[in-house]
Amino acid sequence: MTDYKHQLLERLHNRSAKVGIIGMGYVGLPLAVEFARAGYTVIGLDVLPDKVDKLNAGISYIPDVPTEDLAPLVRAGKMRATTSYDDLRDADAISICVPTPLRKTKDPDMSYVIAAADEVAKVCHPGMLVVLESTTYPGTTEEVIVPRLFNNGLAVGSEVFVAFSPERVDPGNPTYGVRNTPKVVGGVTPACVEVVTALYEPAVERVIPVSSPTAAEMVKLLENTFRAVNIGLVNEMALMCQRLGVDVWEVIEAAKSKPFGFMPFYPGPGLGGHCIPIDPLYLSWKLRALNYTARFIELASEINTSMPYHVIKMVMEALNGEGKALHGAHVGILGMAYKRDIDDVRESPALDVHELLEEKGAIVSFNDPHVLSVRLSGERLVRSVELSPEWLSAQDCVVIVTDHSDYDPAFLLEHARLIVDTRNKIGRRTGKAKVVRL
Ligand code: SAJ
Repeated sequence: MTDYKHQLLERLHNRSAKVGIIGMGYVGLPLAVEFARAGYTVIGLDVLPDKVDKLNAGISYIPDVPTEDLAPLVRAGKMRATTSYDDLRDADAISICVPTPLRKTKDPDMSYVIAAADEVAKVCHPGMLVVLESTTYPGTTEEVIVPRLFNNGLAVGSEVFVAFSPERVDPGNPTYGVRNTPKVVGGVTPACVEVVTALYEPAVERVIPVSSPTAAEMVKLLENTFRAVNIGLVNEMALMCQRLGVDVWEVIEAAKSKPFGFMPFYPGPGLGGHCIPIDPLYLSWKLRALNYTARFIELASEINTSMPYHVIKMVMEALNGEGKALHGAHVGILGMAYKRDIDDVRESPALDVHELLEEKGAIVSFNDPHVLSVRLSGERLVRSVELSPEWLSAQDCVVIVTDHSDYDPAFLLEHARLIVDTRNKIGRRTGKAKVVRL
């Protein structure tokens, strides 16, 4: 009986292991670089030939992975890319880092994970470790990955090893990257835990084993549900403070003075990004199938998705205070990205604000120094306008939706006439413009 576990451990320990990574995006590429730096030979698989060509030329397309970090690894033969699963046939370990978005029906879209798992099953061989990193509902590893490998006739835990390890990549984070962010791992069997731990240990400072893949899947969902629910809570606090005539920003700042038992979150125009609005809905979807309603998740989602509508109401009331109707008013949006100082507009509340304002008859334009254009529904392309005094003064109302660092409050106060500030960007500063704050 071949001892595949010890053979694999040996190849991982002496770095002769070959590691395949499926999905060379903001999760897979940084992981590939850390694995290659650790000494493994890495093959990154992506379905987009353009990405594969760039990577094989040593060129990075992910801001968090500088080309000068990638190129030497490619030149040294420690890393290459491919579009063909055949190139993974002799991999000792494969890490699946593909997207897990939502369908239009707000149900999980598992198509990328299933496609990858089906392909991995075709190239899987005795002695291989398969790790799923994509954020997903609890049970996915056992219900989607394991059966495909088992159907291949491979015994999990002795011939093939399977684990889940949640990605914790925070794009643009200057402090935390793959190496210094602890890595949670959950193996199907103790042998799986051993080998998945051995895979990551040379590439990350701390590996945190948990008792099962489902526990590891749940760790990630707790992390991001924690954020979504607390953001929903603070958004509701903002709605309550408005009714009470209390400044929610002042309340949060004062609450932050508590040195224990409190963590600040901030109200805003809604919840954007490809993680926080989506991951908790994977959990609530799974629990509905188990006849349980995840009330906090659903309530937080309801509040967070209502915030763009609240922003429209604020704009209407602010214009009304100036004797103007929203219909026919020129409204300028500052910031289209889902959070400050990035260029990502996925699930951005600014998209909702833009479309809702237009539905009410406003004449809408936007500025975002990081987002040169966006596609609204119906594939309509809208371009960012220059942040000029002329543009600002031509707006009946300016709405700060994303608090990019580039925005200078004094400049906005000087040239805008009316500002609705959903991010406390202006703060307590005063100037020519009238300011209404969330
Ligand atoms: N937001 C608020 N109020 C807050 C915090 C965030 O309205 O107090 C909004 C943001 O404007 C944005 C959305 O929520 O629209 C999500 O913001 P985020 O800070 O959670 O940023 P993300 O989506 O980039 O989340 C990522 C996550 N990382 C991973 O999933 C690996 C999350 O777990 C991180 O905690 C987060 O980055 C982070 O801390 O920056």
